[in-house]
Amino acid sequence: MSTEPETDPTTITPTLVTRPAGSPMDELVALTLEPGGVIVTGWLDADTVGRMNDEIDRYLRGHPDDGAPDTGSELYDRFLGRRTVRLHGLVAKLPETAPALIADPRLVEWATAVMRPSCTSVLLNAGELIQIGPGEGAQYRHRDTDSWPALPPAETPFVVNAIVALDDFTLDNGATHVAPGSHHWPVGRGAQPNELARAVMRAGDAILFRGDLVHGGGANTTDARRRAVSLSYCVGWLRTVENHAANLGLDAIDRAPQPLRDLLGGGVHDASDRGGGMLGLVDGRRPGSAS
Ligand SMILES: O=C(O)CCC(=O)C(=O)O
Ligand SMILES: [Fe+2]
Repeated sequence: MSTEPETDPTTITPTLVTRPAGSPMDELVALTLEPGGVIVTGWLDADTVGRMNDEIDRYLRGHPDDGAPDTGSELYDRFLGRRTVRLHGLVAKLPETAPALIADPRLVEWATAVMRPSCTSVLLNAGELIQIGPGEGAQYRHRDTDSWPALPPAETPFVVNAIVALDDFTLDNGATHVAPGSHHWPVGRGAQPNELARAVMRAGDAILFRGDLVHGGGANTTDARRRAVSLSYCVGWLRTVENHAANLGLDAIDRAPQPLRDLLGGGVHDASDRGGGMLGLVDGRRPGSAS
């Protein structure tokens, strides 16, 4: 009789596929579609991470009361996290670093390629600082597509998300829980503990995943923050979670360089060559075009 301890299948947790920055885009797109997500190491270099953290620190020092959830819904505030700082409108709040992060050509190419079957252009759904504070509990596991409960399941997602780590993500400070393959699960099916991988990452790494994958922020049992920026992009015909026009103002969106302007909703979604319509017109013209 073997003295080896028997492997308990309930303790075997999945791992996340990892690729280095600079990997071929079609590989990152394929891994996003199946098994649903990929960690990219070295997505941002140390200098960029440092500049982002400095700018965020400066902003938070000047606005110490910003970022607490106050949506008017007790349930939704709990989902966002009472010990978590969340900021939208990053283009205005972090003007030195956020525009390049959000309009990173690699992210725009990736998001556009993953969602191409369902749209002709993509929007920034939300660009969000998510800083999980000490004592925060694990976030309710969800799909980001839950934001639109009437959306039907689809082969390719209507939302994708890139969570860029600005601190090391550890098992103790809130590394994101992710259930690979869960985009195939029926709506409402929860994840068992042994179905959840953890996005343990170094600062500067990113996890790219489809928005219909079951996931959630982890509990932070340390005495330090876990800081990330979540960059979520959606098909160009969905109402975005973040209200860019209210956060930034229409003029600022209009003045933004491309592709940022279109990502923030300053362009149109043109499905006319697919037999569809054009969304976002102003008196029958594309916004910003001469009248
Ligand atoms: O902060 C994280 O790790 C995940 C957060 C998240 O999934 C969300 O807020 O939708
Ligand atoms: Fe999420």
